[in-house]
Formats: sequence, structure tokens, C-alpha cells
Amino acid sequence: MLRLAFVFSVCVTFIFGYPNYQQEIPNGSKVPDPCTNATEDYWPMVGHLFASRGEFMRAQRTAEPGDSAFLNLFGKMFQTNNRNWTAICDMDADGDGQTNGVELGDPYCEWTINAIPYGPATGHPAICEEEVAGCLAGATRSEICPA
Ligand SMILES: [Ca+2]
Repeated sequence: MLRLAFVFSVCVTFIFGYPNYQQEIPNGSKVPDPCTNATEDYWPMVGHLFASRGEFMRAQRTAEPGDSAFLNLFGKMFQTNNRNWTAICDMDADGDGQTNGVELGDPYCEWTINAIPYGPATGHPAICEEEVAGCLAGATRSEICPA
């Protein structure tokens, strides 16, 4: 019975774990999807290469072991810094010249969990909306957005 409860909790964590990450960054559930440019079209899995859970799950089925998270540059930065928003707010994951804080609506890096962000998210922290010179490899719209 104890084993069954453990398996259940692991499954629940796996299925529902990612939305919890949204709560650990400002505007985590309302990051604009730069691939569609549609108003109120969001990229809920901000730290991953795929916007939707469906795309993510499909990719995981064919992933090599150790490559199943499909983290983008922001996700890797978030993970490397122990999911600490304050530590990465002033950084620029995609290299577009806008800090993560500016893109996620916390330009002064004052946001804390459960607080209302300073403003709305204006961009995706791992995808260069404008492909400027500083964009890092793996951060441009053409590299990440499905054709
Ligand atoms: Ca940026």
C-alpha cells in the first residue's frame, strides 16, 4: 500500500509539477508565445522548448535518457540557479539585451512568490522576439518556433 501511495505521488508530481514552476517566476502563466503573436496566446512551459504539454509529451516518448527535460536557455538558467528567481532576474537568458526581469514584468527585480508583478510579461525570456546580434544560439525564433 505504501508503495502504491509513493507511485501515485510521483505520478501526480510528474503530471502537475510544471505548473508549480509557473508560480516561482513573475507572470509564469502569462508569458507571450512569440511563435504565434496572438494576443493572450501564452507559452505555459516557459523553461522548455515546447509551448504545450502535448508537444512536450510527444517529444519525451522519443527522447534519449538524460535529454527528456527539453529545457531552453531560460530553463537551464533557472535550474542551475536552484529555481531562484532573484538570482536570475537580472540575467539575460536569450541574449536579446532584455533582462529576464524586464521580459517577465519584474524590471526592478523586486517580485517575490505570490506577489503581484510590477507589470505584464512583455516577452519570452528564452526566445529572441527580434533576432538581434546578441541572440544566443538556441534562442532565436526560427530555431525554436515550429515552421
Ligand atoms: Ca532576454
